[in-house]
Amino acid sequence: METNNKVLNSWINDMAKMCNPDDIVWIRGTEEEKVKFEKEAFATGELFQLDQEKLPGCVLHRTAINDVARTENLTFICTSKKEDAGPTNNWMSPSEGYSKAGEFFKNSMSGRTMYVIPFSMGPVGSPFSKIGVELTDSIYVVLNMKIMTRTGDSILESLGESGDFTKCLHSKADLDINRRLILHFPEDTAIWSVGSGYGGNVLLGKKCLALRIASYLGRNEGWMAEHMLILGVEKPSGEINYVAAAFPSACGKTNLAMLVPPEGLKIKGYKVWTVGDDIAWMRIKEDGSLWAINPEAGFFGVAPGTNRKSNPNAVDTIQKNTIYTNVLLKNDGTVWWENGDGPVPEEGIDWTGQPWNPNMVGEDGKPKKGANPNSRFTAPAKQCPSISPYFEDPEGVPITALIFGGRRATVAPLVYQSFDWEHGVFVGSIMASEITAAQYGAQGVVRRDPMAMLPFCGYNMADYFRHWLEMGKKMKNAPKIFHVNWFKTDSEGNFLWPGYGDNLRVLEWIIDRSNEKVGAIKSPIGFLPDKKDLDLTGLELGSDVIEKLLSIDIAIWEKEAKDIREFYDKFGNKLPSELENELNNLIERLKK
Ligand code: OXD
Ligand code: MN
Repeated sequence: METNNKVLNSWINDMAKMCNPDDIVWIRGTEEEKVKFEKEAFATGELFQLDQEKLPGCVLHRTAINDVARTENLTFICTSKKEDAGPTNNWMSPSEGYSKAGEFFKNSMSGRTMYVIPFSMGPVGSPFSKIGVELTDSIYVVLNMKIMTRTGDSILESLGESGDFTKCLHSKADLDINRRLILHFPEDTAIWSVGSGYGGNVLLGKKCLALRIASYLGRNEGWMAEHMLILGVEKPSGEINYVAAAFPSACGKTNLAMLVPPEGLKIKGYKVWTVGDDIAWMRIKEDGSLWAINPEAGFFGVAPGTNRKSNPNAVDTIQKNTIYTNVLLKNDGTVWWENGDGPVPEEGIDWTGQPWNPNMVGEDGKPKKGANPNSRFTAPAKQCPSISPYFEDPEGVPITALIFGGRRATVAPLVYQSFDWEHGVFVGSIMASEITAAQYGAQGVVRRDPMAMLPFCGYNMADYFRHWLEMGKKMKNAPKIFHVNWFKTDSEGNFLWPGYGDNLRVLEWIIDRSNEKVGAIKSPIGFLPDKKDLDLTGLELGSDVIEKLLSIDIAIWEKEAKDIREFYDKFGNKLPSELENELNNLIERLKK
């Protein structure tokens, strides 16, 4: 074995006894092993090599057809007491979890190799960072982990003889959805994932460790693990303000994190720096302010909709050394997806491996998609043109503002600021996204997704709210808290706000407010911008549109308050009284 860490060695032995692999291979973190694994995967068809002139170092992978997204219904928090998982998580007792999943793991690696991946979430040696070791029988997982995390010998060195680590066990097993489980054992700092090959279920450093397990550790150790992007806005003077922002999955976090300033604001000379696009770990420093790192080393982004206009930095990032999953393969050995760049190909091989052309109609009677709607790219963060020079800084970056956002057609204005930290926690706790008729489900159906953590909080969400409130009390210079909504529509359902790069206009107001450089208008829900304080240079937006974007409808908010009450009722008497008071205060302010 390659380590003298006794706990690690005996755990690997135990897991190998259960999974029964033919062979055990340690991941050293080298370029040579990457080339070797790729070769093996090309031979078995697990990966396809793409055109190496046009897309150097890029490969394509297809998952099983029933394995294309996170399976929330098969994801469990396994704590001794059900109450510790709370009303928003699926729960199983640890003994039931180990025994059920143990059945699926039994001999699951026979005829296969077990890879041992030591990895660090966060720069190696940073006070923020956490070490994990993932055991897996998938080369695809190995190659993704080499991009998404820091892997290899240096991690074992830093772990030493007695260091702590999260025990992450994964097997594809037979990829049977009826024998699939994604289990978290926060009391044992362990994760067991079996029966899947989809990133969000199997790259165990990401959602499982960096959010579910880390949120639990953060509560116990006094820090925060959040589903947030981190970006910095630099002024020509060199001053950089960093914000962290939480949005539900597939609401444009990657696009916002890599924002390019719009034409009209170019004269101001802003530079936008990307620190992270999905996860933020945040700690209070000695000076009483909040600092954040991105624990990941790569981006696992949604491909459809990514194009030169929506996200030019992402397009540049994924031109080399990228793993594409479930996209369309073009005849020229490059890739394509819906709402990507270039003309729609006349033919290709779709994400299921079948011949495809744009005239094909799917079983639902709609045009058949070439790429799966949740097809992905995995790319090294360092390749991003806007990656922050502080991306690897072990101390992280100081956070000026926290932003919550949802997809609301009518309720939430373009932006508002909370009155104070407690009210800000309330604003985060009532975050929600609406399903529109254009997407799926009934129009106006609201999914409450507090702090965008509904699928990712590793413990009782009422305790999580309490933890947020306590963190606020510990900070001298707490970031200001805001809410944004890029998705407000007119009565015909057209978006009122252009979004993308123009979102910088809203960030500008948020940063100025945080630094007390601009006034605001007090409303029942929070502070709203005076429209003269939003710099709309170069944007052709009627003043009636701006008014609509910044207006709030009291009747709609009264209905919203009822809906929040119903949501809060789930938590019974565990709901912090501060949040109950915030809701009552909102109702009172709406009456005035
Ligand atoms: C998500 C993701 O599902 O980042 O939130 O993949
Ligand atoms: Mn995410």
